[in-house]
Amino acid sequence: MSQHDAAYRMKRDYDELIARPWEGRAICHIDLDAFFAAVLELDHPKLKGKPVIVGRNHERGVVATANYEARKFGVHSAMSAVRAAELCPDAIWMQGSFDRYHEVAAQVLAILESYTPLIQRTSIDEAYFDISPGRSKTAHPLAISAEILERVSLLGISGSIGLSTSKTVSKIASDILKPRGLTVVFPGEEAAFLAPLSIHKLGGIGPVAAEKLKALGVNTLGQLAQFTELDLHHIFGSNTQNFIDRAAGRDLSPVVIDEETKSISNETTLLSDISSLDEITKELYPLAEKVGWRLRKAGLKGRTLSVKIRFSDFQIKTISKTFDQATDDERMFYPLAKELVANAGVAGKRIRLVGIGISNFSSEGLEQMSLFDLEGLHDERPAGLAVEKSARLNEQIDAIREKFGYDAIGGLSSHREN
Ligand code: TTP
Ligand code: MG
Repeated sequence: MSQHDAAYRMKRDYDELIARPWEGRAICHIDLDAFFAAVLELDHPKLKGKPVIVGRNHERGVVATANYEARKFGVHSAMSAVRAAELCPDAIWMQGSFDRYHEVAAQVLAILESYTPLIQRTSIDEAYFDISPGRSKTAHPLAISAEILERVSLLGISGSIGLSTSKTVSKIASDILKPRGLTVVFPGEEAAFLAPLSIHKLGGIGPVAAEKLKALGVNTLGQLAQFTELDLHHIFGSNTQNFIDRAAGRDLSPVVIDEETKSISNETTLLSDISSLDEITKELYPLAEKVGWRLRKAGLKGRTLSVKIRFSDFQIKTISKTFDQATDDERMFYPLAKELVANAGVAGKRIRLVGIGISNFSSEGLEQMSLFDLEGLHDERPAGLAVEKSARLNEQIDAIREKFGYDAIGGLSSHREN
């Protein structure tokens, strides 16, 4: 296996490190490499070795990500499509499917779950997980980390891991040697590892705080760690001690099993901004329909509905509601989504992305539901629509989709707006 094909690369010698026992907590941060582009390369092998940009190459487009070939030209996430096309005119532009990204991310999650239940996903391709010796596995955390990267590479993509005693240090470490990087910071080495790094590496330091720190001559985390709370209170307020502690590698925050791990969602970026309630709910329906279909395929029912809205200034608003009974039926949860949006005060603002998700899966979700809680329902909800009747209709639609493909059917719902 050549260095290029290896599942991971390390700056330090594996054999030497694995001989050192690990004392105390072992927290990893994994971040998949050029994730959306990697999934596209996996599904379209002809892309391998060519510069690939994920996004729409049009005037309003933004780069979601670029593979490492395209990054050599300076292309990166969040850059305007116009600029990216200038830098890398030969790039292949693709969009891919969120469902497919979620599918591959779920395969990675399944690998992590075989080592520990203590997993905190923080984005589609990132998670913290706790593999402290004795907690769930006794193996050396470095051996587990290496094995995870091997198994991820067998999926046909790759990832990078930071391993240390804390979330703060591991998050920074996972980024150090991307792609396919495995960076280990042993217990006791945290402060020395962080000391030479730029303050920009520490999560939560925005451009304003960074400017103020630089004015004080603080450029590295080692310098930041030397300050007292009183010195920096005017910059970080009540969070000052937390920033100083984290800059010194002191972070005891635990891995918190997240809700996100257990959700099925779907979102879309709009070709042009929308702002009326009608437009928002019209965009939401096909997304809700797909979420319903995916829930039923997975045999899941959930009690919490979330609607995500991203405004043209990239601010995100998420609104959610938890109901008494779990559902997998968009005819039940879509009207609630409409109600959430109507009450969220978002209409009139420029919106560029909408999304919908169901989480909080119920173990009783697999049992047959009686009637959906129809009390207090908004007028627009399908009055008196029996859950069982709707479920039977779903079965028929799902069967057709299973046979002829998802797009074989569209807009069958009685309350899809036109
Ligand atoms: P990242 O982990 O930030 O980026 P990445 O995985 O593409 O590359 P890296 O090797 O540096 O980790 O984000 C994960 C995915 O999220 C990314 O593949 C595409 C998506 N994404 C966007 O759609 N828009 C964005 O602005 C960013 C940062 C990511
Ligand atoms: Mg990534």
